[in-house]
Amino acid sequence: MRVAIVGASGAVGQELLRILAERDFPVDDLVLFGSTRSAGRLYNFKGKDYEVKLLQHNDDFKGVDIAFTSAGAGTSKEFAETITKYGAVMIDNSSAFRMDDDVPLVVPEVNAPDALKRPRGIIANPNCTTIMMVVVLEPIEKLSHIKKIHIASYQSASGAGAAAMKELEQQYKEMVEQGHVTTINKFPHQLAYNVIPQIDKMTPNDYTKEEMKMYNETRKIMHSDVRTSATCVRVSSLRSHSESVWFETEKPLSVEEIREALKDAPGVTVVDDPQNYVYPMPLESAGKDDVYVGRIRKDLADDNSNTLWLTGDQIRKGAALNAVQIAEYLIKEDNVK
Ligand code: 11C
Repeated sequence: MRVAIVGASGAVGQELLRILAERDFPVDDLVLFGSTRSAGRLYNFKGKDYEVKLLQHNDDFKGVDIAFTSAGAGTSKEFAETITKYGAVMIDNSSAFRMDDDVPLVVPEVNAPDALKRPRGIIANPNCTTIMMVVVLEPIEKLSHIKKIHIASYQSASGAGAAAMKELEQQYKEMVEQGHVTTINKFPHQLAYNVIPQIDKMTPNDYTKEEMKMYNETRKIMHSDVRTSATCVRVSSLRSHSESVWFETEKPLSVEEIREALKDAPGVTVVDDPQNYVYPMPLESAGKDDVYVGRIRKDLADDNSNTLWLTGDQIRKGAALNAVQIAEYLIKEDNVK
């Protein structure tokens, strides 16, 4: 396979390099692309250095089989035609095409076959918070249809990229050294010692874009009429998002039934022994592949609802790993071209 990574210097681009190597993805040739800022940088992949090329409208994608793109929605929109012109499959991490009818939105554990129908040669990778939630809810949907979801997210700095992670570390340093924060660029407020109840811009219905992604993308991925009401919050963990999820099913489900369904679910690990202070936490799920689930319990306010807590590495399963799993599925189905 000739593989391209667009946005190779970003947090997701760097994780893609690590995951492709770790999983021994069949890379015969690798081409890295970036902006003027990162063009010329060298990155090592399996012992060989690769130079980042400037992303331009030319024939650089001729011969590329799979292009992983993670350079923001604007870049994806501008370059989609250039990238797919010669038949490369574009697996796009941005929000640019997710809700387009002719672009599949795929989480392999939930709707892998959707990836096979892609009239524009583009497959969209969903929003990280949504990916992790649907991986956990799909096995429960199989027990009984999920009608409603309420969710509160606790999203780490990593969701805003590598520079945002550095900014959080810098803010903690400034607090220790000078008692106040002077570096605030990537977040609308100081994040160190704080939580910010807004991720992305507001929309006219008083929900944020991130919250509306959870509503819309969940329906598309799960092929469901489920209604998701989210409050997405930035917290000062560095890496790995957490979510508190309440879900109402058509028939009442016991905690035991849910635990049993999740025990064998792909991509899910149950960590649930709160009597002994054991539950998923972002410090432990950071750098791991699975979504971790715990605190599974009946909702006290509604007999048909249950609630659970999950954490997952947003750069891995929430972005790079999910994209690589889509590519692995296409290879398994002999469906790359
Ligand atoms: C965050 N979830 O934590 C966002 C980042 O739609 O791909 C990913 C945004 C997206 O800030």
